[in-house]
Amino acid sequence: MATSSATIAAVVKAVREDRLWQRHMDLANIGATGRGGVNRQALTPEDAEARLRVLAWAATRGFSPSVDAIGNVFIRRPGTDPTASPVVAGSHLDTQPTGGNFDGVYGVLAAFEVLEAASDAGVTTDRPLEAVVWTNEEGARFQPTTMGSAVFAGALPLETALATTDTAGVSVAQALAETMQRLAIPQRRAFRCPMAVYLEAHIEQGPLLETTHHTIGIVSGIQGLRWFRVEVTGEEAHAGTTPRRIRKDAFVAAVRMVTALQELLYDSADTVRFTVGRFEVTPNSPNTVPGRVLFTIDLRHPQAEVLSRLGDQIEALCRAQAHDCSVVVTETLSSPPVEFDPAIRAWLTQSAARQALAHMDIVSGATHDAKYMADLYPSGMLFVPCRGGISHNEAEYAAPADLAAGTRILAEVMLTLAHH
Ligand code: HGY
Ligand code: MN
Ligand code: MN
Repeated sequence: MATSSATIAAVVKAVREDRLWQRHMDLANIGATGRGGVNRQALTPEDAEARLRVLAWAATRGFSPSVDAIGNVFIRRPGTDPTASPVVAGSHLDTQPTGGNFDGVYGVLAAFEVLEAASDAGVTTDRPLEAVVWTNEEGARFQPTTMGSAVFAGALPLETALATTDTAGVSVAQALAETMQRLAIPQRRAFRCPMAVYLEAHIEQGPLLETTHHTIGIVSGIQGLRWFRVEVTGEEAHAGTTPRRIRKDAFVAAVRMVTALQELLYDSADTVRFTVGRFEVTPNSPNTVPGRVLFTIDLRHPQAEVLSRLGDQIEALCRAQAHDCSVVVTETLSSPPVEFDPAIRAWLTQSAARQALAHMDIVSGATHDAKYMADLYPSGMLFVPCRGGISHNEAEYAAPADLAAGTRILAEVMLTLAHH
């Protein structure tokens, strides 16, 4: 039975800006860096603490939690038909090492706020409503990014994810076991559980909405990205006694590679996104010629053809610059551009218009867990502005009114689709 417009309006009205903001501030304290941001990397005690905080709020509402084998947490508000596929919304709680308080957190708390508003409005829905917390979206501690949703979708084998280690040699399996022990909630037996629709609210992480004075971004899709690990091996030697002509200096070779990559990937239209975010020199001592360098490549573009044409040149280019060193180039993620379901985009657009919110279509420069859901279910995303477009930065900020506005759109679309 279709959800009546009065029911939907009641839930939209029950969304509370103050409660939503306070929840953000509560979670901002977990892993706070003391400089305004947060360091709550995947499967750390802080990540578990944030999950436990949301689960405690869920318990006061009688919502039922469950977790899958890679640690994705699902919080369900029952519907009248327990066999019906749920309407799901969510994002992630893990952050970058110097992250902000809204990236990912907003999507989890907006989804949770919709479940709470439905309860406050005393509304029953045919379908269950679910809020999901994906494991390790950021890929900062354990690569690749969007690990939990990739395993859920079958794009990354669970065993591969579990074997991944961080720079301290701790595996996902070890860190996950500690997290699961603390969560102590029922475990789901399968991945790719049925969903009627998947929605994700997120800050834009770019300047477009703010500079063009739009409150809502209707996300048309996510640009493609490719990640590479480049390991350069030379020979450690004494900085004072070893002449240049016999050195195998891994640092000098790596710098040649990055310089050549910058020339290859330079784009006067400024559409290509090329980042070397990690650059580790070993043994990292002032008077030893570096024997090893590890650096990462994050390459993005909205067109699949450009991404493959440029990305496919990376390995040969690094080899050509290795000279007397050796190099191993490993592609750790290949994620083509994705488009969201036009019907879901239409629902989001109609809701923004009905709620008289300035809105525009926008392509996501950042990747999100919704990318993997788009391959499996009718999926969509909405953005709200963040100040100066700043993200992956402790100064990240979003206005309470914008967070609430996006949540009201999420509420309207979730409740509209929560019927048979
Ligand atoms: O890298 C990304 O785009 C996401 O923020 N993890
Ligand atoms: Mn995010
Ligand atoms: Mn992020």
